[in-house]
Amino acid sequence: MPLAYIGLGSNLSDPQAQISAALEKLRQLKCCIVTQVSSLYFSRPMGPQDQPDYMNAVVAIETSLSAIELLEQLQEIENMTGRIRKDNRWGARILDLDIILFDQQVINTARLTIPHYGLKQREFVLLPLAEIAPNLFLPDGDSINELASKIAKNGLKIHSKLS
Ligand code: A4P
Ligand code: MG
Repeated sequence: MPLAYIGLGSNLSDPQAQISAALEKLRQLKCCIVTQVSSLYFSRPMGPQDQPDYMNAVVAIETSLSAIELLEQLQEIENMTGRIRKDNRWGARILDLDIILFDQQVINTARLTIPHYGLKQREFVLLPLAEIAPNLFLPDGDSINELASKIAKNGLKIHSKLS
C-alpha cells in the first residue's frame, strides 16, 4: 500500500487538543492505517506574526486511496473541526492537514502539489518528518535527515508526546 506523510498544524482553539482529535479521526479512517506519529512540536508562526504560536506534527499513513482521494478525506476532517476556509493565506487556523509526501509520486495539478511546496523551507515539517523517517529521500533525491539538520530551528521544540 502507498505510504503518505501528513502534516498537522493548528494555532487556534486549543491546538494540542485539535491535533489529538485530528489524529483520532485519521485513525478511524477505514482506508488508512496510521503507522507512525511524531512528537507534538511547538512552533513560531510562519507568515503573519500577529497570530498565535502553532502546534505541528507529522504522521505516516498507509492508504489504499489515491492522493486526491486522501486529500478529500483530510478536507472532510478539517471541515468537521469547524475550520472556515477564508482568504487569509498563512493566517490563523483551527486545523490544517497537508499531504507532505505520497510515496515517491510527483503531482502538480490545480488541487494538489506533491511533495508539498513548502516542505524544504519549513522547520515545523522537516523536523517532525525526520523524527519518524530519518532515512527518507524525496523524489528529487534530497535526504530528509540532511535537510532537517541544516534548517534554522526558529524556536521549534518538542512540546510533548502525541498519543
Ligand atoms: N493543495 C495543494 N497541494 C496540497 C497538499 N500537498 N496538501 C491545495 C494539501 N492541500 C494541497 O489549502 C488550499 C488548497 O491547497 C487546498 O484546497 C488543496 O486543494 P488550504 O488548507 O485550504 O489553505 P491553506 O492551508 O491556508 O493554504 P496553504 O498555502 O496550504 O497554507 P500553508 O502553506 O499550509 O500555511 N506556521 C507554523 N509554525 N506552522 C504551520 O503549520 N501553517 C501555515 C499555513 C502558516 N504558518 C504556519 C503554519
Ligand atoms: Mg492546507
